[in-house]
Amino acid sequence: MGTSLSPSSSRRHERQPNVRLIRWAGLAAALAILAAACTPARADPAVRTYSVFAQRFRFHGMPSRIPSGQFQVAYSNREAFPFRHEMVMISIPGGENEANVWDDALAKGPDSESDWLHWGEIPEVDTGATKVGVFELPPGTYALACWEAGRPGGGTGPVHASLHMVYQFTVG
Ligand SMILES: [Cu+2]
Repeated sequence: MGTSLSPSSSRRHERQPNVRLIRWAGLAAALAILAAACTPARADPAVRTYSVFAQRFRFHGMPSRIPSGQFQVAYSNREAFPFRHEMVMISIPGGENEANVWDDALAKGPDSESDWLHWGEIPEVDTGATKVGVFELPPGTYALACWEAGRPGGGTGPVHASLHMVYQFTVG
């Protein structure tokens, strides 16, 4: 056993530079991940992309019918004043339409958001900003909707879905 001590300790000495290299590699990897996390989301040019924007409490730019499968939405807020919207992707069940979302939002306010099946969302998009979201939808009827409740000029008011900030479209 005594003989194994000296080779092991000399091996430890040999390894020290390697350990340092591994630490640097780990740090570099961590920094790369951090840099990626801090980079604003950009649309992948290889994926079908729709440019949608919010203006005057309406969604603009989304086609009324799209093919099923994966796609991106680059969502911009183009209000003329500092304001916050979101874009929630929901299913519209058979026999219902966007007017049911308006009515539900009017009746139940923020609680109405969980009444609809969610397929993802692009949250908290302030005036001037663009965020990208990736979605994958099977054929069906869907809507973009906003449950933010900010009021122009400040404070909170009715959720925007109750003001008809809902856009229905068909997939497939
Ligand atoms: Cu909104």
